[in-house]
Amino acid sequence: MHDLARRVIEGDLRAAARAMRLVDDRARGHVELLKELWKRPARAFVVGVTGTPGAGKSTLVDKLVSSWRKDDAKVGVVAVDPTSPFTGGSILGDRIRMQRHFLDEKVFIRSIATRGAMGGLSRSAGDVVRVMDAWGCDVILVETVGVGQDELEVTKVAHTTVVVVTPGGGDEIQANKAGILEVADVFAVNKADREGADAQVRHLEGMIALGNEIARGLAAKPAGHSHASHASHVAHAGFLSGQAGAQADGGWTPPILKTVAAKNEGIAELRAAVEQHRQWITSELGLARQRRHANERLIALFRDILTEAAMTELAPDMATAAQAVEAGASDPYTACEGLLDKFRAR
Ligand SMILES: Nc1nc2c(ncn2[C@@H]2O[C@H](COP(=O)(O)OP(=O)(O)OP(=O)(O)O)[C@@H](O)[C@H]2O)c(=O)[nH]1
Ligand SMILES: [Mg+2]
Repeated sequence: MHDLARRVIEGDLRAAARAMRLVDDRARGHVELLKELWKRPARAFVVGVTGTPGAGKSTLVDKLVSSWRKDDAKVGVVAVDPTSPFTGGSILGDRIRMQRHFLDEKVFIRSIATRGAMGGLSRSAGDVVRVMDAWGCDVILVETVGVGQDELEVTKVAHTTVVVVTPGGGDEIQANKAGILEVADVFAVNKADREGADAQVRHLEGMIALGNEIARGLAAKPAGHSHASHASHVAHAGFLSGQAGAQADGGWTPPILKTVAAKNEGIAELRAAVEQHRQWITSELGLARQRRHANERLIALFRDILTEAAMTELAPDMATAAQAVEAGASDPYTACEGLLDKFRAR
């Protein structure tokens, strides 16, 4: 067995750090290492924390880490650092906000950088989660800024995803409503010490209720079949009657919690909601969703690997094709077909 894999599984902190660097850099041997680690069944509970920039995700994660540490759980934190214009220098910020955990031997905090290619981010996050799991983490928190599709993809690594919003942060939600509804298992309205928290809660309730109605409509029509699976986890509004969580029909309606992360308020309730969802994912519909996410991740990984292989192997041909199109000797479709033929011939 890979010596490094063995040491990671034994709980060696330095080995885990090395393994994470290896997988994050995609250095030579990292695939072999991951294969070894995949032989061991995953056992950690993975919680995604996503939401708008500056919503207080890191502060919440920090408080959740403390909460789990009180139960002596071994905790991992993966901070996906979007090198986006929204949050320059967030790694430093995360370090400051979570610094008290840096001295804790049972907490591992690792930042990973944004990858250029679509799907690369969730691959990296998934690989780091795998190392942390093998190292013996009971809980792994994955923080990511939910600004785009690629970031939302990352949540498929998680069993349970918390979407963090703030009072008055309606525009961002509006802009990505479908994406957010799809990934949210639990909503945290953070900075509830500010004005407008209740209005935000009502707004989310309305959004969820509407989503459920659409889901019901689609479920009633066989033609809506392809959407029904996506809609299943938000099926049936419980909010109009003030209910959230697991539903009688097996679906899940995301509860909305108000938190003040900076003052450690509402954290126990948030964690309780997250743990409730953890129960739900062992249900029939919950397991079905897990399987769907696993399939989607496999496809995304294959797409990533295929693109990587094609781009590497066809680099010279790619340049020639581009020149041909530029000179008017070929069109983009013919050029791409030519490239594909070359790739197939290998
Ligand atoms: N008023 C108030 N401020 C908060 C609360 N939670 C966090 N903050 C502050 O909000 C700012 C951003 O917090 P972060 O935890 O870094 O937010 P983030 O979502 O991780 O930010 P990015 O990772 O950069 O997107 C910090 O100044 C926090 O102190 C809260 O409940 N109330
Ligand atoms: Mg942060």
